[in-house]
Amino acid sequence: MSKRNQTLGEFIIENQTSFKYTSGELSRLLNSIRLAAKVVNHEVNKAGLVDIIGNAGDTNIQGEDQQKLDVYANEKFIQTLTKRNIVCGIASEEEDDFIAINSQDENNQNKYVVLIDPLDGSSNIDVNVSVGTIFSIYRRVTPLGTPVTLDDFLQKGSAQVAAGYVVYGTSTMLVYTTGDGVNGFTLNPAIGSYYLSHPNMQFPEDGNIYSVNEGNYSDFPIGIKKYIKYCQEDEGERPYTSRYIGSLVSDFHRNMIKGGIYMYPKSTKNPKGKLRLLYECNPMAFIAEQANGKASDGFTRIMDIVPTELHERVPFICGSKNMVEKAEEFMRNEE
Ligand code: AHM
Ligand code: MG
Repeated sequence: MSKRNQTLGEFIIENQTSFKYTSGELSRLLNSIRLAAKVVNHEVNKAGLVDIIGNAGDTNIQGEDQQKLDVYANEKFIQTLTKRNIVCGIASEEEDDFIAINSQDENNQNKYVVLIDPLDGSSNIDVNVSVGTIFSIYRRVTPLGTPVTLDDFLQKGSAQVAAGYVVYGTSTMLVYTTGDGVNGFTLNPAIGSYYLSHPNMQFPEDGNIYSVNEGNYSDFPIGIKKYIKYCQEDEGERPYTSRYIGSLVSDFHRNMIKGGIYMYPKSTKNPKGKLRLLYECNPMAFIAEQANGKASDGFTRIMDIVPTELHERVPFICGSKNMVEKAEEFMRNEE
């Protein structure tokens, strides 16, 4: 069978033996995410038709308005993973604290925890622009059969076992890595199956797209300001093209295919940056590195940062290797 006709289900089974830790548990976990993503996709696609969009009236821990689809996606992913008794703990960008699953049950031998941003970029839903789901999977560090603790979630990104995203775009795609390259699958909505459409995805080493919210320019660190000016200079391959959707998954996905850099630096308004280390930056960094790209906070490799809290934020620079290294050079020069 041609690899390109392979479904995600078949791909997971075929690659099961190459997973570093496998007992079939990680495969079941990825299958659950695949299933929940289909359910969420169905709802996201209906957003313009039914009165599901708009604020749910709640405010999440970061003080931001939650929209109904965020709540829906959050519930679906948590329900799917909890009911199937597949993980021992979940942390979500939409929840204040982590959720322990069957933690009092000594027979609970599930060894993985999942960290998830159920619907990233949700402010784009109202205007029919792509949103995404981001997930990150770790092996717990505390003993099996005991309640999970914060330590199980506050691991460095380099300890990730798998990470991925779903982009609900013109087509819906699931892209993930288990530390052995990055593969992308496109959903055929008529059949409800994902097919391997983008095997072995790679960031081009160089690119000509830069993605940053330039409205915050005057607030950016001087190194970032200078790098943006560098991107705009008329010299050689430059000026680069500016493309910013404001939906991390979509900006990242485009840059991985075409070659580019995404930046969410710190600013006066967001002194630590805006994006969350555990739910957004680490999984995207893992995918980037597995696809020959790079991710840093300007100085340090994202996956080397030791997290201290669940909802911690960091500056994020990610994309084609040579572009990220150039941005880092500008940052270092202005330290
Ligand atoms: P969210 O988790 O509240 O949706 O915020 C994350 C999103 C990213 O997808 C996107 O890249 C960024 O926030 C856009 O922020 P801004 O509108 O400040 O440029
Ligand atoms: Mg988010």
